[in-house]
Amino acid sequence: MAMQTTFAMLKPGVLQRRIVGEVLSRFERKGLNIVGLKVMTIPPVLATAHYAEHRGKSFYDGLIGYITSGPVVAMAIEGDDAIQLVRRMCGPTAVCESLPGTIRGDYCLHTNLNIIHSSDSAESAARELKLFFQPNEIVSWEDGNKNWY
Ligand code: FUP
Repeated sequence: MAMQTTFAMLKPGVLQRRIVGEVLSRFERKGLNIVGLKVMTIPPVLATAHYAEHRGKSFYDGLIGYITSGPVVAMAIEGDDAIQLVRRMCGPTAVCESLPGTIRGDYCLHTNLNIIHSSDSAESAARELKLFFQPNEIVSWEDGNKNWY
């Protein structure tokens, strides 16, 4: 196991649905550390940088429109194997493949309006954390409970 920090983001609509706390508490209960957290509106230039790999795809314009349509909650989450673990907690991209118990499985009906993003690799995590957070906005902290395991 390796200690990692991953990037995750609650997409527009989550604030209005009043489920920010519910989703955040899943990561906390899992034992992961929230080390960065902010509400922000994504400027178009950041949206296009974040989703550059999807430029030209059929869903791209809708994706950029959605992601810039309202405030999001950006998160940096730290823990053992956090990148893969958070991905698995979110569930697969296609909502019909996201099982109940995953965040997408429990809260999303449409793939193009799924409510959460998380980094899919160490390279993506490093790139996305840098896009969304200044270094001083990520605050690591010691978990006293770790003395028990
Ligand atoms: P993920 O990493 O699981 O968020 O998946 P992708 O990077 O492949 O897709 C980014 C976003 O594009 C998804 F969250 C939803 C949207 N998308 C679609 O709307 N349709 C698709 O067929 C694939 C992705």
